[in-house]
Amino acid sequence: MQHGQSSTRSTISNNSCNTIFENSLKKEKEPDTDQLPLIDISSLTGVGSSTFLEKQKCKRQIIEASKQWGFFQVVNHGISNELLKKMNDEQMKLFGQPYDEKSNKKVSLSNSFLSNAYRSGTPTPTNQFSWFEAFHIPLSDIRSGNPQNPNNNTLRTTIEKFTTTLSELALKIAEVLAENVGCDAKGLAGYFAENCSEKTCYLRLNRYPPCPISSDQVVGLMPHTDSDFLTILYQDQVGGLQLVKDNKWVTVKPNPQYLIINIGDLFQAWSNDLYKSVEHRVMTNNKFERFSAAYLLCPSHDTVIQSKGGPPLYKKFSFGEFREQVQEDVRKLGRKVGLPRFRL
Ligand SMILES: O=C(O)CCC(=O)C(=O)O
Repeated sequence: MQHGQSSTRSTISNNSCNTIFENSLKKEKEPDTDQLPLIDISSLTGVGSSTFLEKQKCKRQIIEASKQWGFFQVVNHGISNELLKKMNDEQMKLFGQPYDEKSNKKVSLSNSFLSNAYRSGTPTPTNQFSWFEAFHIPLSDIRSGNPQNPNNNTLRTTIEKFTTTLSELALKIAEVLAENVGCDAKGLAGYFAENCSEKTCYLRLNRYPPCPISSDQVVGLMPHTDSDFLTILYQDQVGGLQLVKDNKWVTVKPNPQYLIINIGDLFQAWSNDLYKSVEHRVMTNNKFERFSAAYLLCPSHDTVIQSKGGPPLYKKFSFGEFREQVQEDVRKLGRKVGLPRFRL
């Protein structure tokens, strides 16, 4: 499968991608930054006790970070360190299988929920290449693994626990963001739970192998925005994730106890550009392999996205139309155009 074709995330336009990439090269020598907002969300997740005022403060921090950065990190997110470690271990075992096993249908013999889930590289015509491999797993497929097969059980049960908690967290954060753009709590109750189900949400397990090639043309993952409401990312200690802030690439200092949240295209359109769906990419590492897991909160295809708050900047569109447009652009132009296609 081509990166950006049937996936909900896709590469951004070649021109903007190249400009950003070239700009970033000039700035590559700048030190890593640790400025990405870090938010204690215990008042949302119920980890420990918290007051009404603490909850209000936490909501304000989420909203502010989504407006200013489109990205933030969270602690006290409700996923134990043991589960995060287990997820990482299972991911290493999965990617550690021989290429023929993990990449072709053979894997379906032992892991039917992983059949057709494997992706690698960037076959789309662009002048950059992505150095990664990934499993793209619709949540509804997770339960369809062969229960008879003991090899697949720990992987599947770990993924199930991991995604169950991430789904709950994603809904809580989505509701905070939606409430702030004029959706009353009554209108909201159930909106995300109804429209973003396990049939429509995904888990992506990513591996970035050590990359011996030192070239501007090779990155771990090309600059892109996510075609979803929001993404929750778990990354290991290796690092390499960068995002655009004030027209510069900013490196996210890794901390495997944090989760990273980023706003996707749908929330940007829904909030009339209040929240930012920002470009991000992954740099290669010549010594260490890197693992990450991304949970994508996506709605069903018939969910309508309508800008709220002020004169709409985007025409109304369904998620199905958005995805079709992305896929058509990738097919015809070799790149995602994304939200500009729907701007009024
Ligand atoms: O691996 C990462 O840090 C980023 C992954 C990502 O952007 C994605 O899966 O869309």
